[in-house]
Amino acid sequence: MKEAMLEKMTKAIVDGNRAVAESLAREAVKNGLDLLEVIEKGFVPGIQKVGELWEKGDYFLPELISSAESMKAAMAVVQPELRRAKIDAPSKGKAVIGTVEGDIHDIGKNLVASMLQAHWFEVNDLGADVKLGKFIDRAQETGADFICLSALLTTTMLGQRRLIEMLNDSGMREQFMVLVGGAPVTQKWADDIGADGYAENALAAVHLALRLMEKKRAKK
Ligand code: B12
Repeated sequence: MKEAMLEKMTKAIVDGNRAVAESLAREAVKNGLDLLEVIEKGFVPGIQKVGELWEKGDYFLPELISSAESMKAAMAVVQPELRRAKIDAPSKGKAVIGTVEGDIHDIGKNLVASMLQAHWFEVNDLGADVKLGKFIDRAQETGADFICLSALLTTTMLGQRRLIEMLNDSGMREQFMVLVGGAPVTQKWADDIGADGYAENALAAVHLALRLMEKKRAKK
């Protein structure tokens, strides 16, 4: 029953069927399903499949947009529920997150933000196409532990490197841990630009952040 529902979720995203995606998300919430699983095993495989179809040339921009909108609609139902459940829990750490300037992809970034929130991090989500200076300003204002930078384009990945340079130049590099991610980003890229961490998906991002917070606390 659950497996069948997860498959339907994947299919709704591949088909770009927003109404079905939304109603499956509502059903999952109503039936008290594990929402992390719903995201990771139901909806995310759908948008991944869409990426493959686009790469093969089977899908064009209109299909891509319908699928992305269906994904966002489903996430808009599920994500507030994830947050609601954790509101009173003690914070594990503070993060500022966004997609770097010039880049409007925000599905993956939203997932990372939600997963961090679902695991008791305080998250300040700046949205997509965010000016690099804004990440630093907000991190300072909120006393963030992490600056999390998402980039889905090979061109905007350069913004991740630039932000680290800006922190270095202003003597603030030690204040924040910089995490990078997004489809074209790799561990090698993260190492090359001197980031504190890279994760290939939202759950891995949570484990990484937890590990780094432990290290930070141990240092104090
Ligand atoms: C959906 C999509 C869109 C949607 C975005 C909708 C939205 N609101 O986000 C729309 C249709 C708008 C779009 C537009 C464009 N797109 Co597009 N898009 C995609 C697609 C198919 C899926 C992206 C996605 O949502 N993946 C699903 C999520 C869950 O995965 P994710 O983003 O990778 O995130 C996960 C991890 O990377 C990680 N993660 C993400 N961020 C972070 C951050 C941190 C700190 C950490 C630790 C981890 C982490 O965790 C996430 C969750 O598991 C990809 C294909 C692909 N292979 O990625 C192309 C893709 C990214 N797009 C591409 C292109 C070229 C474009 C356009 C330029 C197209 C055009 N000609 O107009 C525009 C970009 C405009 C702009 N300035 O940004 C190219 C990029 C090529 C490149 N190498 O630069 C891709 C790779 C497709 C391709 N093969 O050509 N796109």
